[in-house]
Amino acid sequence: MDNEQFYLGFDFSTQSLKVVAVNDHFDVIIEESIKFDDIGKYKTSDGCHINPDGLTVTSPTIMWVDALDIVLGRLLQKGFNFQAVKAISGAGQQHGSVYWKKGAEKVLASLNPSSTLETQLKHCFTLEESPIWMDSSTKKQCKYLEAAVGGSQAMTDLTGSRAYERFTGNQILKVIQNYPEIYQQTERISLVSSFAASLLRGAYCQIDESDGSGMNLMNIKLRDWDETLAKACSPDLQDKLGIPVPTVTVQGSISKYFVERYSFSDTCQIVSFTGDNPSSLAGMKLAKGEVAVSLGSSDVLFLWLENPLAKTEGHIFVNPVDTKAYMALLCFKNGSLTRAAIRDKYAHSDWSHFETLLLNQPRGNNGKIGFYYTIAEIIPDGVEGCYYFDETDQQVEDFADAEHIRAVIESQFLSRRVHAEDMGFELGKDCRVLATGGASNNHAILQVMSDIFNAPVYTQSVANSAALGAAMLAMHAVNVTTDNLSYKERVHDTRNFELVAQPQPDSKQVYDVMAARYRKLEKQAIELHRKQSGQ
Ligand code: ADP
Ligand code: XUL
Repeated sequence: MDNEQFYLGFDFSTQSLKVVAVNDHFDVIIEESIKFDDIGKYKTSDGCHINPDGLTVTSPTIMWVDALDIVLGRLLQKGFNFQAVKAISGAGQQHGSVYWKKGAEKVLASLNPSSTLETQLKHCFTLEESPIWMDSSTKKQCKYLEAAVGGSQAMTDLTGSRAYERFTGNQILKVIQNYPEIYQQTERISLVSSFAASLLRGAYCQIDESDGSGMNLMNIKLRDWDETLAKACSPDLQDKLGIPVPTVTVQGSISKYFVERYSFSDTCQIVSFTGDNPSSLAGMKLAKGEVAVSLGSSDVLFLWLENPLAKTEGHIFVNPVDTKAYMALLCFKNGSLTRAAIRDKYAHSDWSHFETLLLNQPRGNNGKIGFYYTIAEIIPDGVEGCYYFDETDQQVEDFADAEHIRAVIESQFLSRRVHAEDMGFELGKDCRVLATGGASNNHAILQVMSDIFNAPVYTQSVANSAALGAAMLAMHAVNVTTDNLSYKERVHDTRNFELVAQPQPDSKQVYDVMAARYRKLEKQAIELHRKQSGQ
């Protein structure tokens, strides 16, 4: 077809670079990827280098540059029609940072299409190894920046998260403190997302507000750098960061390098790249009132929020598809691995027996509530161990097998509910839950989730939601100025949500009471853990 138009979405994730192309109907036309470890020469393991200290984790910046030519080369070999690409966006692992050497933008703007990006850009970075999200070496900087704004809660109120070691501001401060000459030679600092966009643009692209929310540097209400935090790092940091822009922003046309080397059209537009989590929210087509619950090894909640309440245990980002709204990210370590451990102990290591026990036990578990932190939890921070309470809130030694099964699932989803509510999520008639990940195959678990949230639960098969979300954001950004459609209006009809569970009529009555008890007993579980561990 002559007038076919495509949109490309990249995902610069921790272990690989993926790309998908969609057409105007969001059908996936082609996909390609490269695993970083397979590029051999960078000697990465799962895409990164872990320092012997175990805390410092980095990836070679030039490896990401190399990977871009490799995946585009693969698309070329497959005969992909680059001419038809109208716009490109992308996702990047959040928090990672790239340090461009003075003069690098000139090199970016004048790349020779007959040579590779890697050859031409390898001397353009002052730090050859980019700190990434797995790094936890900046405790000192976290303390310093929190103190600069008045403590943990003040940092959370301002930036949406307390100071986290992986968050970019703390990483940048470490570079400033440990390698002042490197900082001095740096003309621009990008996130992985804005760095990747800059490669395609042939000029520095601005950081988008959603990924910028993962830096501990941005005031998420004003959607701009916070003077105090930026200055606490360095008086000239803001000059090196540029200006944050909404995610749905066209940053400019594609660089000549890609036009000449791959036959992209010179009118192809580069749209802001964003973080992988915000991009996934767009890829899952999440809307107001909805929560996505990913039931993988850990459980991760993405909440669409209108009026967020900043809590030190979660993250609030500016929403990528609606700058007046927010998204929250809540990560619970005790997810599927814990469910599987309890299954092994009390349900003969068998999911179908687990489902039978779960469904046969009454809603509300006759008042029994258990806490199952088989590994140290993130929310609540650091709590570990198993604690059981009867219907009168008295601690007990043990439960019957079926009570354990019901208790582990009820307490996990009561926890997801109360912590979501604590961040400002409102359960109500518009509330919908979208379940993804391994345990979303388990209908009995989804029924309990539906009852506890008192909301319908849906599933949807979306592979590569971050890359797909990026392609959809690219399409949205280049069309919104002419057709004025909101993101929701643009994508809503293409949602293939499948209704898999509806709340039982008595669920509100049962679980409102239980949620109130859960809040109280969770405090007791934390206290019991504190006493046991001698803290
Ligand atoms: P990740 O992406 O974190 O590796 P997945 O989303 O692939 O995780 O989910 C894997 C998890 O799904 C496993 O830990 C497993 O316990 C869980 N799982 C798989 N099938 C079921 C099931 N039928 N019921 C409950 N949990 C399941
Ligand atoms: C989010 C986080 C990770 C990275 C890598 O805060 O650190 O999810 O985005 O995927």
